[in-house]
Amino acid sequence: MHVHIPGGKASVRRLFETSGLQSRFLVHLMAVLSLVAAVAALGPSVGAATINVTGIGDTLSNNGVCTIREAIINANNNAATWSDCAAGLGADLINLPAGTITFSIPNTPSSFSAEELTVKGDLDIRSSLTIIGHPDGTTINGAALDRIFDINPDADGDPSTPTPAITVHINNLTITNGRQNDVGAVRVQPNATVTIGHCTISNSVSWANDAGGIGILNGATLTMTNSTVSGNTALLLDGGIKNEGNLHLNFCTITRNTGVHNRAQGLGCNGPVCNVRNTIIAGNGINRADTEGNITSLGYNIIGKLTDDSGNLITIVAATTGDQFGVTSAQIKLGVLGPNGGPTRTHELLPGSVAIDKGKSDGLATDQRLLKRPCDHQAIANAVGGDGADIGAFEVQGCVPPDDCCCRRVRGRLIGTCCPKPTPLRLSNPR
Ligand SMILES: [Ca+2]
Ligand SMILES: [Ca+2]
Ligand SMILES: [Ca+2]
Ligand SMILES: [Ca+2]
Repeated sequence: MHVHIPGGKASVRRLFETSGLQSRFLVHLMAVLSLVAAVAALGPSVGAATINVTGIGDTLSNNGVCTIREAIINANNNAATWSDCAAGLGADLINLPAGTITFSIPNTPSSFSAEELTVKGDLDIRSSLTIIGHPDGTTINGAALDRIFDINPDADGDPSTPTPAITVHINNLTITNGRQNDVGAVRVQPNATVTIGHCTISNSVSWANDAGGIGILNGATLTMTNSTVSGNTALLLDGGIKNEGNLHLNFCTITRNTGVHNRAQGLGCNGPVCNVRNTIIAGNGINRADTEGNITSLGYNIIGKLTDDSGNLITIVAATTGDQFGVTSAQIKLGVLGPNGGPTRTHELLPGSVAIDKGKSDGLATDQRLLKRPCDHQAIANAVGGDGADIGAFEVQGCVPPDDCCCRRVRGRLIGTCCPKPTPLRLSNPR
């Protein structure tokens, strides 16, 4: 993407070197441009459609408005089943409008996910697609009518026929207030490969079983980056995430989730792969187990409590570079889930948090809010081998010279908020 700014490089520099409102606007502009670029990179495949959802209602009606439910049905069917929405072949791109989409079509019976065609209750994703929330924020509120997304390539439900493999990307979304007997918000079923980025999954309930927020079944794969899983509840295990398949977490914050049973409140891993890096799993339940099962740490993680209420070790994890285990909520200092900038709510890292500057960005350029990562505070020691990235979904910004979390030069242009230049030391004239 090429953006032309009249006046050339000098003008750009002047613009970016101004402080206050203009700088904040430009940081926002850069965030939006990077989101647009990310969307372009995730664009539809050949023959696929870009389906623009034009309303926040939850309806199935040929009324001139394309709803998310109609868009997903068209994507699943590779056909314009609902004429208000575009349709294509293959991996379609669904763009959502700003605002809150609240479910209003319950399942029948209401307590079970009996309907698998996206006509009622949860949104059943049965083919490869990408869903992108609006830069100004899009929320999908399940209204406790069902879980939110059920990603299941087994279209005919017949175990004797082969299940195709599908790939699904979900970005820049708040997914909240789902409710189901098992897996409250997002279920990833076998042969589905899913990425979730810059999302918050919150306040969802598994009322009869496990996985209040996200459930990954054996044979399914989820890679989640720069995302928050908060305030979800399961009757039994794993209030935040239950993994029986392949899970990869990087720069996620999993907190404030609860389970009733004396097992993990945050993350339970009993699948073949559970790779965790740069991630906070802490503050789940009140002084209860944050994790259980077999976790592979790839470094720079913060995990609260590895043991159950009786002190039994229920998590098998070997500490590697930069790991901090047994960390208390008082040390992590997470703010409440709130509007801290960007399209989704996040848990701010409060001053003094042991997560600040203790991660490694691995080339990732933004946090969940699309703000700069890493933001290396010179006064705070980095982790061994780290680069000043913060652990979890949130990167503390700042602009106190000589921190490098201010503006930077990219291809000759300065982007970000520039600090005032530190005053050079004046050496007195030698005598
Ligand atoms: Ca419609
Ligand atoms: Ca459904
Ligand atoms: Ca940092
Ligand atoms: Ca530092």
